[in-house]
Amino acid sequence: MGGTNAEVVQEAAHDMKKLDIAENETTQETAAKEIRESKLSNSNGTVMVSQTPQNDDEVAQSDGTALDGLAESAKKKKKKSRAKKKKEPLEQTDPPTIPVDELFPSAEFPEGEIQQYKDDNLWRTTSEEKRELERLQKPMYNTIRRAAEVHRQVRKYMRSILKPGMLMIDLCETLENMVRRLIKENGLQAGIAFPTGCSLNWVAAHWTPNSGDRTVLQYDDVMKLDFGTHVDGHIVDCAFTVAFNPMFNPLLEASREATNTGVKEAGIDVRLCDVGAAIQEVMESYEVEINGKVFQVKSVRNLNGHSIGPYQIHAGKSVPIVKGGEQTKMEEGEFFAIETFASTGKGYVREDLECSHYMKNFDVGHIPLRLPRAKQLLATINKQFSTLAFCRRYLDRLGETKYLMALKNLCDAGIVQPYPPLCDVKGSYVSQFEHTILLRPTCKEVISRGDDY
Ligand SMILES: [Co+2]
Repeated sequence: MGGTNAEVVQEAAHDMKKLDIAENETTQETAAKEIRESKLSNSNGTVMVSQTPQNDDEVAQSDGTALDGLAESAKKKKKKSRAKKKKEPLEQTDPPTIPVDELFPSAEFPEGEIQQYKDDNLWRTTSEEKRELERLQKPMYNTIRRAAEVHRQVRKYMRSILKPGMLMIDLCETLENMVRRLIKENGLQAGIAFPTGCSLNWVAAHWTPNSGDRTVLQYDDVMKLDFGTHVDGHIVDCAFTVAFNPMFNPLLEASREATNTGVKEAGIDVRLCDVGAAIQEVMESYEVEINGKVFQVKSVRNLNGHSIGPYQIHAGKSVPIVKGGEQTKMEEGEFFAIETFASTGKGYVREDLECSHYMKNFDVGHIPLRLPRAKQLLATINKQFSTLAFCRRYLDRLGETKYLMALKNLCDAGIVQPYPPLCDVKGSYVSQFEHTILLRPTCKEVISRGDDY
């Protein structure tokens, strides 16, 4: 556990010397600030033409007799332009700062990609009974679409700033702060659904830096950016992979296409094992050449997609990504995270490295605790995260200190579950793509679909 981790930290420290990260970051922040300021002055500039006294003076100089009339018309223009301004839909800034609910004054958020059911379920498309069922669910659909819109906007921005040399911790904090702002974080009503996964290379999932980690993103890294947003506990679980070196493109393509295949196969009354078989077939049709060696891409056989419930990231059903899975069927109204992992390694992960992810056990009731420190930490977890996953950094920012022993007590008592990083063999590479889908009564909605993936 510790050994591999120490190595990662050492490598990162080494790379820090080559790149002046601090300066790099500052430049980026300054650039962002400049963009904001220039936008601000642009909009001010437009308003100034019609309403500043300075401008009136200029006009008055050329025709003194018309001064009064001009002043009056300027007043009218002022009113007019204000009223007009209010009606114009807001545009997102760059970097994004405007909460998405302010960008959609109608409070109707964009629908995801609609896919029709096929074969035995074609009738659902036009069924009046099923359409009526959907009308009742519309407010809930709109709620999760708001979370999806935040996901799309945040990932679009992250893609634009991701560069080799960035500190992983800065990357995560930028992303998380942006989610908080765009979703208007509000206790358990809206916010981050789980820690920002940014697992690198042979680490497939569940890695995010703990405080003090100095890992730096490298040109030859394969990073899975897996983050979640939620509104009222309706979770959008969606991920993509970033690689700067184009040699990894076929590996990324394999998991992207495999995930799209899983999304396409999913449907009401579809057996989970059939989805897994279809995914594996597409996944393993890919090969990738890495530094002169050719690998047939493998589906990671012990990783799965999953059903999602309110405040419950894994609601009980697993969506396999290889053949031979369960015969259990998908059902009307269910949410699923369809995620696939492509690997050049064994296609099998095990727990390794320092743990960062934790989550309260969904079914655990009230367990009386005697240890005051553990009791206090549990109160924080209940209030801040409830049954949503969290990481050590989220406790740190809430002002919790020296909580590791208390956290261990909660894990030992079965109240909290640790989720350590999941790793394929060292030196291998894993890519991932993931979407959240909803099996609506009349059609399938790919809630998190964007123009990127
Ligand atoms: Co997931």
